[in-house]
Amino acid sequence: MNPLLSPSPPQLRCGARLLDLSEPQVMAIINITPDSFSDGGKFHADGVLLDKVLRRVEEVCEQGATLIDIGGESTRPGSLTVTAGEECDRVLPVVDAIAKRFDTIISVDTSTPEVVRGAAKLGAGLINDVRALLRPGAMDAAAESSLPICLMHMQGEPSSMQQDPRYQNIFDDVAGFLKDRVAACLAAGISEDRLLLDPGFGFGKTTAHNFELFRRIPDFVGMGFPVLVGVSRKSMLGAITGRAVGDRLAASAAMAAMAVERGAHIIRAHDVKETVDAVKLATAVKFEKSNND
Ligand code: 7PM
Repeated sequence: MNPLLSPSPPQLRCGARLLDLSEPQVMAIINITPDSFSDGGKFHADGVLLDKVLRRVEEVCEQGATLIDIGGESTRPGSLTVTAGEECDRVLPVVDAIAKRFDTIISVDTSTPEVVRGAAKLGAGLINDVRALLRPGAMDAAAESSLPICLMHMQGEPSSMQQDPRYQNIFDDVAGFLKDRVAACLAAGISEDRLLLDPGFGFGKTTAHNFELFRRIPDFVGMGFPVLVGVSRKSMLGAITGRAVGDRLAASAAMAAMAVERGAHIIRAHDVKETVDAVKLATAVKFEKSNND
């Protein structure tokens, strides 16, 4: 984990596919939850669900997303958890359908061992766990999958995490947590080339905490693992711009560019087309490379 000795590798094996991390990538958010605030309940568990999801997957792939993040449990502040069975019913048919039709990397946003096992079997390429494999059974399920795992920091649980978040030192506490989770993964037989880190913007943090963590993205990158940043449409952007959740596209794109400038490897986003442009520009500024002229 020495930053000078071990920069994170340029490629990540995601099941049958390789993800190039020598340049930053955009992960498209596809929420399968009916109450997902950002998608306005577009994806209901009825006959049109799968069709709509597949059309959206096609669109974000054409727009330049190289991963898609499928989530079936709302992690919205104040939300309740769904049962493992409900989450499997929501997520697994979607993973199956996407894996059969698209050549993209499917990330599964889950903390649930049953979903990890089922999704891995159906061709998922990455486990994205906002609980960093702390749910009983999740560590073993993830280890067995042989997939990469994104370890995210969260303080508390979604139902109460925004009530009064406090830290001794926001960066040290979050980085310390992630180091402990890396150590737990290594002890469970997960090799370090399978791990990614995420500070968990908005998960048990005030606006000040979120901005301090954002400033410190280079220090997370220095821990030697690929870093994923998810700030798309989040309240930290509303706190600065005064804009409602449906009106944070420009703010989200600006933050995507700044995250790339600070060394982030994967940007998790709702508005893929605009985020890909922002990431391309930040990448052009950051890495000397001729374009099409
Ligand atoms: C409702 C409220 C629905 C909040 C969804 C959310 C992250 C994540 C989420 C993140 C990683 C959102 C969140 N956020 N996974 N899952 N990092 N790795 O705004 O920041 O998308 S859910």
